[in-house]
Amino acid sequence: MLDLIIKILILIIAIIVFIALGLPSIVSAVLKSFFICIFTYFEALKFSMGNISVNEINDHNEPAKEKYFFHKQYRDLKNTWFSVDGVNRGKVLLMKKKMYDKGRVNFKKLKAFEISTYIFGNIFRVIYAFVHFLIVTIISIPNYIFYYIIKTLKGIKRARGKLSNVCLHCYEKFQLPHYVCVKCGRVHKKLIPGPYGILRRKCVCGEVIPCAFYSRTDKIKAICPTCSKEVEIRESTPICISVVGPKASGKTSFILSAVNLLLNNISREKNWDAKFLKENLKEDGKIYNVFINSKKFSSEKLLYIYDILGEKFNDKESIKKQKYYKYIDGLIFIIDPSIDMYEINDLLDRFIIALREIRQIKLDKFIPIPIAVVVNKIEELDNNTENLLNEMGGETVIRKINYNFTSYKFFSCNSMANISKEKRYDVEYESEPVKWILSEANRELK
Ligand SMILES: Nc1nc2c(ncn2[C@@H]2O[C@H](COP(=O)(O)OP(=O)(O)O)[C@@H](O)[C@H]2O)c(=O)[nH]1
Ligand SMILES: [Mg+2]
Ligand SMILES: [Zn+2]
Ligand SMILES: [Zn+2]
Repeated sequence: MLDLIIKILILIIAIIVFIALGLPSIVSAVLKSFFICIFTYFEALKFSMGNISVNEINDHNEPAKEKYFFHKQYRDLKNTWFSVDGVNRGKVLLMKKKMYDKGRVNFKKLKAFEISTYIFGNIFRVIYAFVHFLIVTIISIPNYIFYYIIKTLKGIKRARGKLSNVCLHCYEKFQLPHYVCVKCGRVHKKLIPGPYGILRRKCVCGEVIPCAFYSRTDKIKAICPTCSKEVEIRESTPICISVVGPKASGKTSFILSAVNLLLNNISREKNWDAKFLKENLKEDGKIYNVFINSKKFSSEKLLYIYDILGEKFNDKESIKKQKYYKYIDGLIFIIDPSIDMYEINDLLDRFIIALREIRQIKLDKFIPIPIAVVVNKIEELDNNTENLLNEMGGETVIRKINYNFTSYKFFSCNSMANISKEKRYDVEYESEPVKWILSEANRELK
């Protein structure tokens, strides 16, 4: 910096000396360059503003109109800064060309013009760029303040509630869906506050669409970022529970009475507001959705109960295809005492190996997913399920659970009772495992 100032000073002195020597052509060259340099910044500015660099297209490739006072104003400032130099050099070349065209080349005048254009050009460049910077910054400040307020408020809410979405088609979990403009079909991959607008943006087709999370609209539809199938987006925390067990062990019966108890007895006891949303039919099973809300919650919970066909646990590859195991919050392992213990052990082994592979958990580490082990089809309930299981020859099952999972609990159950004709809701066999797994899956569901 100091170096540059000294250089400039020396040049200025040199010019003064030249002028003092009274060389009229040099004086005129200096004056000319001065007046030219007053305007070159604006020429460069005009050039930059009309220009889109390749970089720009790659960084911001949403099909929407970019707002000027977000990023673009500073890109223009930067481009103008670098273009001024080129414009000034062009002026020198122009003068040279004119001299050659006329056949009268004055080297002294040309040199003086070149030097003073360099000096004045840079002086004006610094002054103008500074003013330019101030102007765009002052105009942009309210925008940025608004942007950060919105972003922070939404960010806190989303982070606290762990809000996200689960695709029921491909089982992928995602934060932000892609949105399709209904009018033109273009895909907006980041429909969030940013360079295209803070609360809304304008699609290249001209349709104004609100940013995600702000207001619902029928101008866009949400699609899964992975499989591009249409998805429903909710401002809730997904809680995913998978029910595991061989065919006919009572998984579906368990889930049906569990959901019943959750909607009635459990939500009454816990002061929750539980609503059945829907049952999603899949080719390999069903996914039950239940909303759970409470004034005490930071966000609404959306329960996903995966009831996958028992056959899907017959081999490791089928288990690994159930991609929700990547993020599952809780497991319910159903044991049917009428099934050979050997078979149950086998299934458990396969399941544990598959889980470890999906989640990449080393053998010396516990699997950090809570698991409720439910011994089903018990007519006379016993308080000590581990004893019961031991008597049935299930000690290796207990040991495996104990060796592999951080958090587990044993329950016994009779899932026929609640869905049989008598509808004995007074016997809440499923209540304990359901309450336990929910409390383990999410702190707020204690
Ligand atoms: N005795 C008895 N039978 C049950 C119980 N739970 C389920 N079942 C029966 O076991 C069979 C298989 O149940 P289901 O829920 O379809 O098992 P899934 O294949 O694991 O979903 C059905 O015939 C049920 O009626 C139970 O607690 N006790
Ligand atoms: Mg079933
Ligand atoms: Zn998907
Ligand atoms: Zn559009």
